[in-house]
Amino acid sequence: MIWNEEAECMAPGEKTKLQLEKLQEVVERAYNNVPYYQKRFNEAGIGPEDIETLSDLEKIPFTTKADLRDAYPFGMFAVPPDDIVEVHTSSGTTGKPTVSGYTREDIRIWSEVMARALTMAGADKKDVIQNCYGYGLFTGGLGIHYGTQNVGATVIPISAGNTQRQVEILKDFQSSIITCTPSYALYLAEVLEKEGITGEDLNLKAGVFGAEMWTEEMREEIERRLHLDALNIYGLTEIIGPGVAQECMDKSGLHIFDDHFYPEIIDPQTLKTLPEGEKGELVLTTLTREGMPILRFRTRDITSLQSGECPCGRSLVKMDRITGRSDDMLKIRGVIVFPSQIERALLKIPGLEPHYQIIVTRPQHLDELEVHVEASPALFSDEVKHVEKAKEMIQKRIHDEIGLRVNVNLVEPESIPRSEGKAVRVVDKRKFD
Ligand code: DLL
Repeated sequence: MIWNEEAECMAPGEKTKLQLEKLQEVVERAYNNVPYYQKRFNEAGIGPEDIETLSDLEKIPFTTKADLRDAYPFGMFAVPPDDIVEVHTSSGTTGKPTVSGYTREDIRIWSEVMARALTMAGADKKDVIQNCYGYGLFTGGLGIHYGTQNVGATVIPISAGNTQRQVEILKDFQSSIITCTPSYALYLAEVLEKEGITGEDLNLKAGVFGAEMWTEEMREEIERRLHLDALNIYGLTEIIGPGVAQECMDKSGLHIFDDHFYPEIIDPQTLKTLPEGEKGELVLTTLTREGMPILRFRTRDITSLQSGECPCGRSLVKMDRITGRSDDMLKIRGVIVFPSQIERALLKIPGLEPHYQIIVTRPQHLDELEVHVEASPALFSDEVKHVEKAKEMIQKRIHDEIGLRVNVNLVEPESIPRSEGKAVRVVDKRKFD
């Protein structure tokens, strides 16, 4: 089953024509309606008329997360406020998040690409989709929701968390498709096994897993333990949310909905565009967004592209699963965390040395953060006499900053390894490539 055969199986020549047309329109819209783009174009000495071919895209300066933060909250919107019908923000918990604004047409496009994605996972009207992505400002919950409505399946808008209830509903409602992060899927499998519930007691046929990095090994484990096809979904708030790309049953890469999102791969050091097949940073341009058109967004996600027809019949270009980042952003239980946020919390506490290390592990299939930090005697005051008290205080400060609980380990001054180059702040023991 293919949701939109015309768009998903388009001949390459036709696709290029369509992409160029849409690109010229979106560049024009961005230039005329977003002061940020007008300024960047003027600085680069280009105008919308300079985009004559798809490769002219390379003339356009990149947009970064920092640019979007500077425009907080609504500075990147290209339409009057009255035309914005919904907003979302990136999943970080503090600092200025990046905001994404949608017109009615943007929401229609989102439900279109999400319907295509769910159809790749075999969804149709008969399916019962248990949607365990968080509902709210995070794009996961509502993005999947719009897709299920479009397909006509039954959505269970259960949102994230409350594992006991998830298990009950999985069993009682006989959910046929589950959508959540891959690490949560493994955690659920574990809880099910503990309760003696097997795949035969459930009705699951597919899972649509994303929002964080995962591996082929994790796919095999999830498929074995939950008895379903585990498929990868990719997306990001700045571009639209989930539904930028999705794996079909061939499981050989994620089809990018390239009639709406135009991909490039660049070398993150030289910023030069790389040829097809080479690994680098994914850069995305929204071809059809109205509310917030984004040109050449540096996703920082590392992948490669491959074109050509897929056994599923779709001609949409494919990207490899994400294997890393070109910056130090972490996703911990689906939440975006930058080490600098933890550093900021630590540096506000007198008596802590600016030497720390963040250790990320995944003991029971759920991410854990441990922060090792050097403490001098000055940390211990009248109120904070004991190590436990000091740890609690630091934990609370970090929690206030990033919204997640972490384990704090106080270590002697000079005990964290010094490095001659860039300090190694993060030791990620989860393996993704
Ligand atoms: O995570 C949107 C989403 C929701 C995608 C539900 C899939 C399912 P953000 O919170 O803005 O949006 O985070 C975007 O998450 O740049 C990647 O680093 C990472 N990411 C998303 N999907 C995948 C994936 C949502 N399938 C950031 N594999 C992106 C690896 C992923 N990383």
